[in-house]
Amino acid sequence: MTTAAPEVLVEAEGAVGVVVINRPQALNALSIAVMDAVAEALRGFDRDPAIRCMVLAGLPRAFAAGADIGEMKAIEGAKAAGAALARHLGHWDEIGRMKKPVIAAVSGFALGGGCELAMACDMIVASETAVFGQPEVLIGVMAGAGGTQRLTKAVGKALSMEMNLTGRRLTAREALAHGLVNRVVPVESYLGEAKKLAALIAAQPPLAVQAAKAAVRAAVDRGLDKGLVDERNAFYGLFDTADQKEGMTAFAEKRKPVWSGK
Ligand code: DAK
Repeated sequence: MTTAAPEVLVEAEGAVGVVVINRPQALNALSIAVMDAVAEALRGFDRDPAIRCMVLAGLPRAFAAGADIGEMKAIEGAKAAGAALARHLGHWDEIGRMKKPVIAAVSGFALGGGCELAMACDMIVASETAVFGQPEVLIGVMAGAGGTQRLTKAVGKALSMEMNLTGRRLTAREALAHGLVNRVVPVESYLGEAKKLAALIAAQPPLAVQAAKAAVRAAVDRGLDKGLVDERNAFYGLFDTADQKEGMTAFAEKRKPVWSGK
C-alpha cells in the first residue's frame, strides 16, 4: 500500500480504491491530519475514472474511537470550536456526498466520530467484534458529525435516544438486527468481505450504480442537511460549558468526570 500520510494507507485494487486508517496507538482517533488524508484519498478515487467503488477500513481493534479528544480538549469556547472544526467536519459531509459508493469495513470500536464516519458511508461490513456508539455525552458534549441524524434514521428514535443520551454501545449483531450494518463476518475477513462487495459493485454498469446510489441517498437524506447544521451548532455551543472542559479533561486524566451542569 502507498502512504498518503503516515497514518492513512491508500491502494487501488483493480477498480476498487482502498483506504485504511492506521493509527493503532490512539485506536484510530480521527485527528485533523488523519481526516484530511482520508478525505483527500477518497476524493482522489471519486475523481479517478479507473475506480468504481471504494472501501474505507480501520484496523481489527478499532475502526475509529472518535475524533481526537486531545485536539478538542484544547479548544476554548463555542466560537473557537466553530473556527477550529468547521473544515474538519466538512470531511464527514464530503464523504457522505461522494458520487461513487463507499463501503465502510468496521472492526472493533466505531465510536463518536468513528461511528459517524461509518454511517456517512453507503454500506457497512462489520466484523463480529465491531462496536458502535455515540459516547460524546460521557465526555460532556454531544454528537457533532451526524450521530443524532444518521443514527436516528438508521435505527429509529428509541434506540438513537438511548445511545446518544447514555452512550450505550451496540454490538455487531445488534447493529445488524437494527439495520445499521449490511453483514457481520469473522474478524479475519472483514476487510476481504468489504473488498469482495466493492468488487461486485465495481462490476456493474458505473453510471447506473451512481444514479441508483444518488436516488437511495435522496430517499434517506431528505432533511439531513438542516439537521446536520443544527446538530453542529449545538455541538459547538457545548464548548462554552464547564462540563465540556471537565469531560475531556477527565478522559485525558483517566478518571470519572464530575458534572456541574454548567
Ligand atoms: N481521542 C484521542 N485518543 C483516544 C481516543 C480519542 N477519541 N480514544 C482512545 N484514545 C487513546 C487513549 O487516550 C489511549 O491513549 P494512551 O493513554 O495509551 O496514550 C489509547 O487510545 C488507548 O485507549 P484506552 O487506553 O482508553 O483503551 P481502552 O481499551 O481502555 O478503551 C475505549 C477503549 C474506546 C472505550 C476508550 O479509549 C474510549 O472511551 N475512547 C473515547 C471514545 C469517545 O469518547 N469517542 C468520542 C469522542 S468525541 C466534529 C467532528 C467530529 C466529532 C464531533 C464534531 N466536528 C468537526 C464539528 C466527533 C466527536 C467525537 O468523536
